[in-house]
Amino acid sequence: LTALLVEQILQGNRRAIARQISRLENNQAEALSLLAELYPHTGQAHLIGLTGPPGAGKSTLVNQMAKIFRRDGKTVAILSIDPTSPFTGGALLGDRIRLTDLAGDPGVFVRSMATRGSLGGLARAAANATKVFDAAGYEIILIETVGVGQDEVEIARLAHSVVVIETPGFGDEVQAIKAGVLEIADVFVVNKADREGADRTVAALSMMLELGEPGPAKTAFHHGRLLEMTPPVPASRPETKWRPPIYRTIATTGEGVAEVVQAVVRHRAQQIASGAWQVQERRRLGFEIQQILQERLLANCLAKLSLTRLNQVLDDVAARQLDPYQAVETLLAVAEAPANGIEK
Ligand SMILES: Nc1nc2c(ncn2[C@@H]2O[C@H](COP(=O)(O)OP(=O)(O)OP(=O)(O)O)[C@@H](O)[C@H]2O)c(=O)[nH]1
Ligand SMILES: [Mg+2]
Repeated sequence: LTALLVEQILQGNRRAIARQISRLENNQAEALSLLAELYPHTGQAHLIGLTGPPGAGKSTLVNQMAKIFRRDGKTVAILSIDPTSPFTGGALLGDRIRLTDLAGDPGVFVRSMATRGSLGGLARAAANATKVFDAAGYEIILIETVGVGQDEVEIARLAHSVVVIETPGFGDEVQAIKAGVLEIADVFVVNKADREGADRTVAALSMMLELGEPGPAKTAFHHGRLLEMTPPVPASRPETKWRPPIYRTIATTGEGVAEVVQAVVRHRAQQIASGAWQVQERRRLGFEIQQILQERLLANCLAKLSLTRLNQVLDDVAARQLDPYQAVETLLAVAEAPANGIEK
């Protein structure tokens, strides 16, 4: 049965793809083992993240970009992440896109994902979905996230190329843009350029880029360097520095969108040519391994501790008799003690 499903996904069977993604969202064990079968077939797709404030025009832009990629003969998967909205549940984007020119195009797959229903964490579910698309042969994977929280920054890190979308009016609160967002942007878009103040936003962004010249490489790790196994970059191919360009778009009419698509394609080509691609790929994967490892270690550890024990320690911490670090030491000592089963 598994072999059949794998075969169907590799052949691009839409039902099989949809089913596998749902199972992964629910963190089903068989789904994870199926992922292992798919994994050797991944690594071909270009993952493009799009992030920006609510209502910035992300979905409209994604739609337009998808059309351009389709015109170039590329197959496109769109993953829309809606972590918050209880109203749309992420379904609105799908509807909106299905209603437009992409409807019925077998070369386009639209999928939305909301926080609810993804037990293993949204970032993990999104990462796994992109692998299914990749294995199924989608060449371009567009990932839309609302750029507000840490979760979204993490999802953006999934992508090879990240487009950060702003709108006019933001220029006056330049300081408000999060350093993390600046750091992950490969391309900036000032959408709604038909509105008053686009010039000021572009100017503010470019000034910020000059001031904040980010470090040479994107840092995928905030904690630890456990898996920072960067391969040496050949001296003949120094890691060419990519300068994030800034574009104006009117997503509703499609104006300026072709330039954004070209920039993203150029970004990939340059990264590959300079060797930065492989470096980043290893970082991405290292980050993923580290996250899974953290989850597993935590789960293993908790499995060895009784609720009673956890509560005792918590009581001690609350009573200021232990500090949280000492509490962890205590718990680890119990969890790591020679296995004599789960304590009662
Ligand atoms: N005037 C103008 N309106 C636009 C433009 N792009 C998008 N819009 C409109 O802005 C509204 C929000 O667009 P969406 O594409 O849904 O924005 P979004 O960023 O995906 O929104 P969320 O996913 O809800 O955060 C819609 O009514 C669009 O028609 C633009 O370039 N100019
Ligand atoms: Mg949207």
